[in-house]
Amino acid sequence: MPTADELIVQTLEEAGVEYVIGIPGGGTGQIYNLLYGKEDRIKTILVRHEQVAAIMADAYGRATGRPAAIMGQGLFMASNATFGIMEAMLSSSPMVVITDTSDGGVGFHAANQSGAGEYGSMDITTILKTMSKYTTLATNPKEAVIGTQLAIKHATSGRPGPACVVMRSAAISGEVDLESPPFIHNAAGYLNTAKPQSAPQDIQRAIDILSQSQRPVLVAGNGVHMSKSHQQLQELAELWNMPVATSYKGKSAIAETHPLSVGMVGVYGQEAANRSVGEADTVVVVGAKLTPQDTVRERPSIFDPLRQKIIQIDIDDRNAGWTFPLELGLIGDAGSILSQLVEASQPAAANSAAGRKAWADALPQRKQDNSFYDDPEMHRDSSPVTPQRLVALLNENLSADTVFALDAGNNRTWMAHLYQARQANTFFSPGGTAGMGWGLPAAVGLKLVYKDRPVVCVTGDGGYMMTVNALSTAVQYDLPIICVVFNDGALGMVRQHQPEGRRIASEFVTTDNGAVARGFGAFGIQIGDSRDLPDAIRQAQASGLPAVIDVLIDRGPSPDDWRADARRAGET
Ligand SMILES: Cc1ncc(C[n+]2csc(CCOP(=O)(O)OP(=O)(O)O)c2C)c(N)n1
Ligand SMILES: [Mg+2]
Repeated sequence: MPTADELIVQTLEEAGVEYVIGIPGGGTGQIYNLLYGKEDRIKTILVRHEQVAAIMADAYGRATGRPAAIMGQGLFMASNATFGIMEAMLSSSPMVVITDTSDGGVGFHAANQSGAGEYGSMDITTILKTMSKYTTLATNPKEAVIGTQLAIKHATSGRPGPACVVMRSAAISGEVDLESPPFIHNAAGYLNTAKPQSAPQDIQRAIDILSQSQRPVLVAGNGVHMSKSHQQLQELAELWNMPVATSYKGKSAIAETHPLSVGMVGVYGQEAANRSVGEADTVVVVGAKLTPQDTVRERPSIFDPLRQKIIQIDIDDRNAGWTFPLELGLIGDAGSILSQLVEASQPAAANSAAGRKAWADALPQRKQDNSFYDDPEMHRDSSPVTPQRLVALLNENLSADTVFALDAGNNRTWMAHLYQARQANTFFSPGGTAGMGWGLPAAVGLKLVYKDRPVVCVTGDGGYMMTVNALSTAVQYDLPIICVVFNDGALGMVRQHQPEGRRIASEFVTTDNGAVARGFGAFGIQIGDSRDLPDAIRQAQASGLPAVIDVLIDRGPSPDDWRADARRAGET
């Protein structure tokens, strides 16, 4: 009879799981041992910290739509890895978590009886349940195999997300009786679900609403990235000549250089986007949850269901109509529904074009009036470097197909606000948790997918140091990403909100992050003058190594100068 660990590896192969990322421990060590010699089908990546494994898998899942498995010992998956699992849950990213209870046969002991990683009777199942689509506890070998199959299924079905199988120690190595029910079937058969579409009469209702509208706008979110429907989104926008705003996670759903792009809506968005949405009479939301950050805490001058007809397309029927009441919710895969809308748009779009002409004609002026992706500081060289200038230089010196992983803090607000994406599907961000330390491991995970394109992490010095160990993984697996550190020697976003003379717990000792990188065997350089950045990028790219460009940043400029919900002097 085969053992559960053998069948778990077989399941991963059948389901086409390409990567197992993690740190062996407890019962998972046996499964790792069985992966030996299988590199042509399943590649194993050893990380330095489980958080990095989970973030890499999150980014890989977003880029491919397929889950990577993260695997390691229960206590540490339910603690160290949770940062990435949580973000994957909030960002609808497929991921499979394979772990154990390390109970050593005494799982009935209470948590306070545990010690030294054995008898790990912490309630790992409950911890993971709070942040996953599906978590099952396998108490016997057959459950371990079927649980793994179902975790893969649930990670990718409907709105994707993390799905976990937690196994009792004895379940992993035990024999599986294949002759009695429940039977073990080929795992691939659980994944053959066609993408959900909308009914034709509901598509027609949406077309009717658009036809009557004079000022329609699209708001595209993460769902466009997840369904890889960038082309359909652009086609729909062009057919109706309607502006396209994006949420933060939807950044680069359409190239921000496209004439119909108005940039990102929300707290850190473009004024052109906030005004375009605010003046719209119909808002078509595609795969965006409409978080408080997207809506500037439901500011009625931007989103207002009393003035606007809102159509919301979402894979999750709970999301459609959660934030605002809707004129129409369309439930299904964003790509499928956008294709349906594109197909049903003619002749209605052409026939009603006259009614939308004034709106479309006004768009270029609106962008110009609201300094679209422009700021005077973007054009001024200095030492230390202003964040605005750094963003401008990155845009000038990196190719249009560069893939970005953002982090948290001021650095990401500058990037999200001022970097004008020249190509669709180029921005990835931790928009679920806004957690520091996501960017670098995410870039490493993205490099597994985008092998022939530049992959660049942009992070703060605070976030960089949280997961800096991912550089070691990048060196080990030859994943030459570039990490640009906005080094202001501080938790910049925190510091800027503290009064002068009363700064507390927001400033660091100085660190040369380039030197830190060299210690890992990566390329590393620190620069303090904006004029040195182009050459630093050239050197980083020429090194062929994972690279860190540590940029000393001017602490002066504040995103509050343009932040949509910032409290300004004189305001009460
Ligand atoms: C893991 C984590 N801890 C705390 C926070 C709260 N927080 C948001 S921004 C920020 C400061 C970020 O500092 P840094 O990474 O240096 O970026 P900067 O703002 O300086 O550009 C903090 C502490 C967070 N988002 N994530
Ligand atoms: Mg900082």
